[in-house]
Amino acid sequence: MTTTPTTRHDVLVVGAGFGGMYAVWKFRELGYDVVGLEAGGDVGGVWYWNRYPGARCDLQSVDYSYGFHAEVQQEWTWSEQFAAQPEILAYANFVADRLDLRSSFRFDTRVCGAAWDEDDQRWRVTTDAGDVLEARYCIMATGPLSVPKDPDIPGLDRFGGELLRAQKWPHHPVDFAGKRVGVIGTGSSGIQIVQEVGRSAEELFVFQRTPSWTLPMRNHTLSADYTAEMKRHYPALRESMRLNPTGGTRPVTSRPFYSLPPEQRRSVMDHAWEDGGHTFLACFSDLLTNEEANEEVAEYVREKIAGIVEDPETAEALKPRGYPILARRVCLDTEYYETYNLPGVHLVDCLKHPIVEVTETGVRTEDGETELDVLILATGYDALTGALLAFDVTGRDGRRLADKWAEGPETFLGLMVEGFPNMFTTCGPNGPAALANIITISENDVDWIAELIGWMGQEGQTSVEPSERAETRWMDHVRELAAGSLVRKANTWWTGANVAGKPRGLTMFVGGFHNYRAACQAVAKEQYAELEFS
Ligand code: N01
Repeated sequence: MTTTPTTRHDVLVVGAGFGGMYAVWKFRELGYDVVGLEAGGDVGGVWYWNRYPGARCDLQSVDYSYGFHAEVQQEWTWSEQFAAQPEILAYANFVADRLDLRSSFRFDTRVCGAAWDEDDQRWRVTTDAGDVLEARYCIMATGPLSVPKDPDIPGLDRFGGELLRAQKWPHHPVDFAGKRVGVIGTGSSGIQIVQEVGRSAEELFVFQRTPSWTLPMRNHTLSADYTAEMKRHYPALRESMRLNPTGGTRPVTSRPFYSLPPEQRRSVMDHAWEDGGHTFLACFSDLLTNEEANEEVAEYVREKIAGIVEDPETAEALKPRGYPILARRVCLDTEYYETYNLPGVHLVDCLKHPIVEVTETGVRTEDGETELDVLILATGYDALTGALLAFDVTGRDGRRLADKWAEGPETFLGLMVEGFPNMFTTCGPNGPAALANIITISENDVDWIAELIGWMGQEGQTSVEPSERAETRWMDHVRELAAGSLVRKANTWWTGANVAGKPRGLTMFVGGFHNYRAACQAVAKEQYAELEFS
């Protein structure tokens, strides 16, 4: 490792996903000296790493794209309603080329530590490439889903076949033809892998512990006429996204489930099922607050599973039970359930027969061993806080972020942390990340941070952090909303339940993106009265 001389900047951005790319562009445009650091070899964040077969975004491509640059959005054309990973990565590359973002990033560079120097009023950041960088402001655009989590199954390192991870997929093509393949995990990643690999492998064994809810995506290509229309209306579409609880163009409804008689409720769901999961998610307004309504919709989906999957035992095992629909990320799939009707695809019910170990030749459950050539892990992430706690972050008076968050993350607006001056997070814990469109959130967050820093410049302030009172107020609000939501009732990465030893609790703002944005704007409008400056 060679050591390069310490460099000094105005703004340091960690991460070259969509949040970090925008932050670099924004601060550069505003005339700051900005540098970005990225562990991966190029831009794209999760879309750089997640190259597994079938990887696709379940937000519409018109939503899952930047709105900050009128020309960029006119120049790029999406081919499908829901874009696949290669197209999303191509889009990230297009933006990086078009706006010359790479010249401001150092790639293949992982941050090892970040410490606030009170005397100098700057962050000092070290990297595994031997860099030391100092910056007045540090923006952690590290992403809520960037630290893969292996399952706690003994013997993983013993497996003699090919071991692949969804979240760190190899850059070369993987051929499954003639192979016996196993997949552990049936969240969004596992479901996408199963529906793809089930059609190319000789045999596929799906090791499912908790069944997820998944709805038909009904993806389609976008016509030239529609694309032209969309481009004509981009400004209005973007504005409507900012006012939408999902931060996208997904329809929302204020209609509670029991406001309609049973046959009409059924007809609404039938229509939405045919239209695609995107519409289905917007059928009723109270599915996360009314447990009885939630169960009726859940039962409707279970009936659909039974109608598609031919083997009754497999169908039964695929039906999620014991937690509300929408309390775990609902996936949008393409013939996922139909995959189980293929002769070579087998569901291994790990609730009945838990995995005991990975052996040299396969996976052993309490029911016996399945021999495999390839084992794919789709076992999720140490989400929301994982990336920020993966290196040492030391704030004012030597306070460590890991200590501050020992009982769970506390933030102000998911953007700042008391005791950690001039450090910002985009899509951070206690913001709406995961429950709303991450690109809309990122644009909101970066704009808010830039406005605050600009204001500080005018006011002659060099450091800022939220007061304890401000942070407590926000956290109380986040917790109060969470207490009224059924989302807390499932064991998921949303509630920290997927990582052993992680503090449990819903650390997301469930009040909708539009309300989150309004809360951010109110703080700016009040001239940051809740923040402390020096
Ligand atoms: O991860 P997950 P993911 N033995 O945590 C199982 C986004 N995303 O990568 O629930 C057996 O959801 C675990 O089982 P259980 C999206 O926000 C979006 O799939 O712990 N199984 C679960 O089934 C999503 O929510 C898109 O019982 C074990 C699975 O692994 C987020 O990323 C696509 C196990 C992990 O599921 C994460 O999704 C992909 C064990 N020991 C991802 N340990 C789209 O936009 C874990 N599991 C479409």
